Amino acid sequence: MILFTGFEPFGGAEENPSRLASQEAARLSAAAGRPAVHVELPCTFAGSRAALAAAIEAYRPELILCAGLAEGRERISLERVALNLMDARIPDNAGAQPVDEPVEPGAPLALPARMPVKRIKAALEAAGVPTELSLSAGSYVCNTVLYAALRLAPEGVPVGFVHVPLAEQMPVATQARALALIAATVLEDPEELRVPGGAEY
Ligand code: PCA
Repeated sequence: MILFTGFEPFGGAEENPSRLASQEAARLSAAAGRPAVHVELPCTFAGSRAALAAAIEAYRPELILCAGLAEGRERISLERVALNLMDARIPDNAGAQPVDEPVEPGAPLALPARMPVKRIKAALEAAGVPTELSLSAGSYVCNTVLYAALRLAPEGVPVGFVHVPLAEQMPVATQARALALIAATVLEDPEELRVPGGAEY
């Protein structure tokens, strides 16, 4: 079972494309013979982690693929790292605004995403989807969810986070296709490609 997650709207927006894309990706994956479920996470530091933990417990997924909106990014953005840091620019949907607090006290500062992001980038670009690797998921709820997912998921279960653009930048249908393709790529071959993918800054 693949677990796709997306977020509810936040910051006063009416919609969040990540929940629409995640829901549609689950449908596409199931239709292609890969059982999948979509869970919508609240955009709150505490609630998102609780919902994620409950979903992992309930579905025991073989792959966890979380998505969130990154306004200002124009491509499918594959997160490589989660930081043990919460530093919220705006309050979350429950009014919480942690400043410079760890996601999990005493845990490592950074954790690598458990997904072959370079292999995925190649697959998405071959399918015509603009894609980039990202070295920061920020310090808001999305980064917290990736960090928490990496701590919660049983060993051997791939975990990844994808930031999607606004629907005006990339249609939700394309985002959904990308998420389903990411899941298929990871399940087919979880090994990373040995190709350069870094940036100087
Ligand atoms: N994007 C925010 C949180 C929820 C979402 O969709 C983020 O990037 O942290």
